[in-house]
Amino acid sequence: MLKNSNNKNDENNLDLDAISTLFNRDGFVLIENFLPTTMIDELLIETKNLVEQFDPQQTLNNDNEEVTIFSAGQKQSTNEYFLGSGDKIRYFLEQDAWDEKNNSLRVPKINSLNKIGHALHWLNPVFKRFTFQQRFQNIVRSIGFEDPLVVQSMVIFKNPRIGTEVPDHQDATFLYSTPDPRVMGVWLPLQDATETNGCLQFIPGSHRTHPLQKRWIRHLDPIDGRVYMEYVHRDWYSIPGNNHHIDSDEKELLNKSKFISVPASKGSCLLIDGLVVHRSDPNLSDKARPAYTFHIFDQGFVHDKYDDDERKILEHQSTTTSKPKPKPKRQWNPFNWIQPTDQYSFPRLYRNGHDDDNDYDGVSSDFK
Ligand SMILES: O=C(O)CCC(=O)C(=O)O
Repeated sequence: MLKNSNNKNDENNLDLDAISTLFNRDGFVLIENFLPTTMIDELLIETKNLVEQFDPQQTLNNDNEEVTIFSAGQKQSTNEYFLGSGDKIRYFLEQDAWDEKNNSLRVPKINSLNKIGHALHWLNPVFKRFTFQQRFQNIVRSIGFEDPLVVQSMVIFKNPRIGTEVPDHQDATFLYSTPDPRVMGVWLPLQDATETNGCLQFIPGSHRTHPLQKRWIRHLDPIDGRVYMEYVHRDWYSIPGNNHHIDSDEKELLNKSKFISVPASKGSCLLIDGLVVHRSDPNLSDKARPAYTFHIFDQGFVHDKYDDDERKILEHQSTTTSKPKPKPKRQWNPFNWIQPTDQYSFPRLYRNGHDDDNDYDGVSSDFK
């Protein structure tokens, strides 16, 4: 864990080298006092506005099926409401919030949601302004992301007594880039996240020791033309030099009691490697644990050791006329559930006023 010096929320005080070192060592890093709590309050107010606009009845009626309930299981895997939410702001209920018999909410609306997603960072001006501020660019750059794109964003509610567990997972199961999963989550508690209300838990270093053996893959049904998702178990990726298959018993052993809780106070920021194993408990307390999170992938060049060596040799031989061959760029995997569309491409995190987003010029430096 890193404490921003003097509790000043001053981005200039950040020890970017230490952030990068801890992130590479553990697969996550908590930066305390990263943002002024007043900035988080703006997100809380906007979240409340969004919840007020939510009409569960209307959403259900429009789609004529039980579409809004969030579950990592079957229901979600074929439904358009979820799979079509990549370029929208949509609401997902907690499993126990909806009373099917009476076709109504079982709990007050304010406590009923599991999450809102997945394009808050683009479609909501408050979240957009927040996401593209300079301080996120600085820390992501310090970790070595060359050209990150924001692929999704969510408010995760973890509401009191109803907020469900998030089982252990690696984000790369859901968000994969090719040829390697260079994906990061940025996670910000909107209230203090503690061991009692379901803070995140990690297996430190598991991004190096746990190969990626499960991906959530998009298929098109040739018969009815519908998109559906399924988990496919394979040796998808392991970091070079650590390519042994882990069978499920071994995995169980690796996971058991290896998790550490990472309480995070309002104003702090957690960076999460796409391969690190993490989870969170259900919220059995009477305190909410809302969080805003967005995920990025680095479409920068794919480097390997050979490239680096070759570059160094060519630089050294300054008389040579040959140039290093162009490196391939990393691609968003077409089998991921979330995809850009004809109308919407994933926005770049490092925007500079010269790229395609004229409506948003200058925001990254203004918003501090
Ligand atoms: O907010 C939570 O409880 C879980 C978040 C998480 O696992 C993620 O964003 O990958």
